[in-house]
Amino acid sequence: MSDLKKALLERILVLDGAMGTMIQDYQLEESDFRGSFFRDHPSELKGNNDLLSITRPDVIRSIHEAFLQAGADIIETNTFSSNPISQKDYDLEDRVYEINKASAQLARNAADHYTGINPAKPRFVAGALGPTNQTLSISPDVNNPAYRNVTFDEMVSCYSAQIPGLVDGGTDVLLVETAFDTLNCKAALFAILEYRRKTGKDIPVMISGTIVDQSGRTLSGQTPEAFWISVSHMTGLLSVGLNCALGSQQMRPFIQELSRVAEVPVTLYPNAGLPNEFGEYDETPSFMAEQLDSYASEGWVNIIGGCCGTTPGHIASFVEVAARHQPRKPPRKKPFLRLSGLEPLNVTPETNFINIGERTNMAGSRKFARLIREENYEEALSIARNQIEGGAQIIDVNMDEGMLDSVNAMTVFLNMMMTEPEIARVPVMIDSSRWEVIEAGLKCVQGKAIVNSLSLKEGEALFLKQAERVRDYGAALIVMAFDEKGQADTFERRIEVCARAYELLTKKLDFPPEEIIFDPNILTVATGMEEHNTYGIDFLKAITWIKKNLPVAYVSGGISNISFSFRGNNPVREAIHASFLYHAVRAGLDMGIVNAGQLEVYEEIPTDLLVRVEDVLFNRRPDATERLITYAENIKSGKEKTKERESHWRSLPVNKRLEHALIKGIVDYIDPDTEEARKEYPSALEVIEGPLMDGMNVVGDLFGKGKMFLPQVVKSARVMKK
Ligand code: THG
Repeated sequence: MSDLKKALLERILVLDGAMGTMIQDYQLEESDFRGSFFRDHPSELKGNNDLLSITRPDVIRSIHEAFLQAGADIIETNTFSSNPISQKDYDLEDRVYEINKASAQLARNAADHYTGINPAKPRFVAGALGPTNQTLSISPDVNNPAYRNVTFDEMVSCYSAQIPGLVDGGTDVLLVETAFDTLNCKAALFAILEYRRKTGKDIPVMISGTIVDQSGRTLSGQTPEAFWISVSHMTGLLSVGLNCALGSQQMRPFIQELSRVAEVPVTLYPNAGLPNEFGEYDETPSFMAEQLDSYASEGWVNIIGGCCGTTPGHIASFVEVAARHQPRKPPRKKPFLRLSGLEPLNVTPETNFINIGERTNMAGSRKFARLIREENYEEALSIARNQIEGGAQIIDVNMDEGMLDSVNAMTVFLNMMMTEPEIARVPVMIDSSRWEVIEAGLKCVQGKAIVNSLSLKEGEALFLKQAERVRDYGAALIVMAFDEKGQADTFERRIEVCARAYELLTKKLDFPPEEIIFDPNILTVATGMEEHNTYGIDFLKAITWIKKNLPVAYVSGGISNISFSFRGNNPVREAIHASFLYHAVRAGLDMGIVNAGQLEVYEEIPTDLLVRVEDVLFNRRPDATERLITYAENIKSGKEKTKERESHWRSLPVNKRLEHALIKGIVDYIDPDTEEARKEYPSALEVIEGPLMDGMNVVGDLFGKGKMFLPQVVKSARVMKK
């Protein structure tokens, strides 16, 4: 274990204060910034603070020493803007390595000097990587939400240029800080992972995000928990935390939230308040120390320090705070799949079945396919929105189509989705059979996404290589039951392939099992081919086997596949989906790709249809398919059937009508029906407490028994609200 890691277990550590505001006090001139090294440089250099590590090392060294003298355990290198993107403003993008190395050496020497004075208090150097002045998740052009002025790959190479200098100069840890856009931050982490693999140097990492205002979100819109989930894939992670933007007091709820969820040590280094009208920072050392003291006594922090406007005086007060309290003990959380969009989605036993919206799929919706072909992305987005309104908790996006530039379509559509808060709220499932398309998608999402999917189709080597990449991007993974021999279509083959993939991922890659989702192939039944008769039942058996034998992993499936042989007959398809889903969830299915908002309620399937459907799903009789087909042919067209059922339920007594409306989520008659009920009952309150609550109780009951799912309950709630 490194000395820094050891120190983190023992006590609260103190990070230094602001570099920028300290430099300002020196009132340096252009000639200071140029020094002798850059005397003839063509561009103006004043303001390029990081350059002072080369041209005025005495200034930077004395600032480091002031913070070390104040008692800081960790000092940050003067490299906040030492990346090619920021240095380009000064035409110094090709001097990035030198600048970083010089800064790291300066800090290293200063820290070592103080460690020499008192070896009982070792001092450490954190190599600072700032966010750059670009953002990957936000469009700079209001008229073109898909536009970005920088790509993920450019951001990765930007950070890749900065890392070697910091490590070669002797930093103990890299600090990816002031992350206002999590996708920028993930690009930095990606670069670090690549650097480690290339050099064999296992440099650890600290991450610090920035909440920009009282909304409690990063600039790119994530909550602290969603931010943590997005970066939690990082290996060798020493800490996660928050810095900058807000004053120490305003940080309270956000550091509390982060502290509740983060499984690694937590850092906090706020500004000395928000800048006043003169651009100065007003929070005094004692005021800030009081806030930090309170957080430390709540057990929320492991490292405290200061950002903009904090001085050695502030740091000296923080050192006293740190000495008074025990460090936070990071919680050991249960291994559950944790995803994020702008908000977290923790998949725990309490979340029940997770609905994944299927309709943003070129092959899954004629309408979506047409809109994408016509490049009407704006309207295509409304399909995603409808799925979410219908209860989808994740959105599956699939752009696979022969004639389409799928890499581009995936990029444009996801970039647009990311700028719509109502859609970006939920995690994304990136669905493609082509790796380039998946990778293009991964480069667009700041949240923790799911890759759909990889398989052993082309052998172990490629599977593992791509799965490792998936980890680098911080996504969870669907593994389809497919191998070199083909698609697994029996119970035995399904479990054989899933077990092999599990073994490979967990043993060879250390892939966390809670981030593996198996899809043991939902294949179409009732096709008339005898060998397809066991598809339903074998899938159900496979779910149960996987849940029992491949611990912690999840199971998913594309529900609508099962009924392809009844295309065009929605009443029958919906009955098949409802029944299959009901049994699959009971067998242990955790999530499924469904037409959210269009799920039939199990209890509402007419008995004669249900019997025929389940005969097929469970392969209960040799003529099961024939009988279902006959039923389907005789069933009136979808519209007529609904009309008939509609007229039937409209003739029920009013309390039954209300119950039906609630279960089915029909708002159309709710006004006249409640009005009628109000006349029958002594008061409006009794209508609510009587028939309406009775209806909701039936909904609650069916939900509890797994016979209704979230999208349906959402619709019921909407009726109730109305
Ligand atoms: N496993 C995984 N991913 C998947 C699937 C799977 N992704 C794609 C697919 N299967 C799941 N998604 C859909 C989406 C839509 C339909 C079926 C599966 C569907 N659509 C109607 C149809 O084709 O008849 C479209 C009707 C319309 O155009 O409106 O049935 O199994 N991991």
